[in-house]
Amino acid sequence: MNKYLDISEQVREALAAGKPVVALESTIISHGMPYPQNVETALNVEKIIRELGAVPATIAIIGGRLKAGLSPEEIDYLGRSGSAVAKASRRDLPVLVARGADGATTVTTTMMIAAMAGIRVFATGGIGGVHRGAETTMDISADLEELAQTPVVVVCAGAKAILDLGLTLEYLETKGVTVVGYGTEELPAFYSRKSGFGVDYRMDTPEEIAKAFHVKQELGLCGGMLVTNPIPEEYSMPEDVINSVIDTAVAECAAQGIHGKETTPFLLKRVKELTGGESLESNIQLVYNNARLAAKTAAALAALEENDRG
Ligand code: PSU
Ligand code: MN
Repeated sequence: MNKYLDISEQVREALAAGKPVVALESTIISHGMPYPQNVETALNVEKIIRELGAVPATIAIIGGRLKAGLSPEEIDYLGRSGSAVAKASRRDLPVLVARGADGATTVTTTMMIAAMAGIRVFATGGIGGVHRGAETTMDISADLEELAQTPVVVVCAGAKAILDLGLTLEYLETKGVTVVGYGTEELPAFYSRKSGFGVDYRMDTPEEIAKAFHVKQELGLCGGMLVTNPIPEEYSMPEDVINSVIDTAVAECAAQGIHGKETTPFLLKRVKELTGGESLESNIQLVYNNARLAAKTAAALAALEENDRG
């Protein structure tokens, strides 16, 4: 095992027993939601996963250690620290470990650490992608490259329209990443169930998702799979309302010259401020919804692997 990796006892036991485990990211805690709702949400997500018979593994870098499975105290620490903790992408990981520093893991680094630990299913809110205007800024999230190379199923609510959704899908196609719509043919756009863009495949059960990923691994293909799960109807927001807020946030971002790793946190924060509490409640509910689907998918995958062992 990787000498820099610490797997919590619960997660280690579950993996050894072939039980389902679901990875969770920590940038969503530190940079994605305000305190104390971030900590509350992170703890509730773990509870939801446990209630479905799986074991949650929240992932972060703490004191230079790659952690798969955090204590409630560690989750609280990340939530209170907020953006004082470094947002850790692939390029940051070796430096944070070398310095013995802390880092909140994005989709990219959560996938990396999950794969090192042997965890194959991961639930989050939204992924990073190709930003609007990327044809001049070249701002493309490392999340897309990670999906191309690291064997983890990522369950999300699609991508926020802070991104160019069409270009994000093109990039994923180029990289050979299958985009699945859970119960839908249309890519969900985080706060809303619709985007106007199609997914590659509609799948209607966790078993179908698990089977496709299992076969991908048996074929010896590298990379993950992206499962997009629409926000439950009752929490979804009207598309025109959220889109006009996003347009405002994107324009402010350009006007203020925000770039690089600050872009996504800036946009997420402005969208939240401009919509008031409503978008936060939607955000929380879609994460719970993704945690449920990820727990069921992890269980279905564990059953297939159990079958293989005979
Ligand atoms: N999109 C969201 N919510 C999030 C993120 C993206 O709707 O919390 C976070 C995730 O951790 C994602 C990261 O991996 O932002 C992407 O950042 P960047 O665009 O800098 O790659
Ligand atoms: Mn970026």
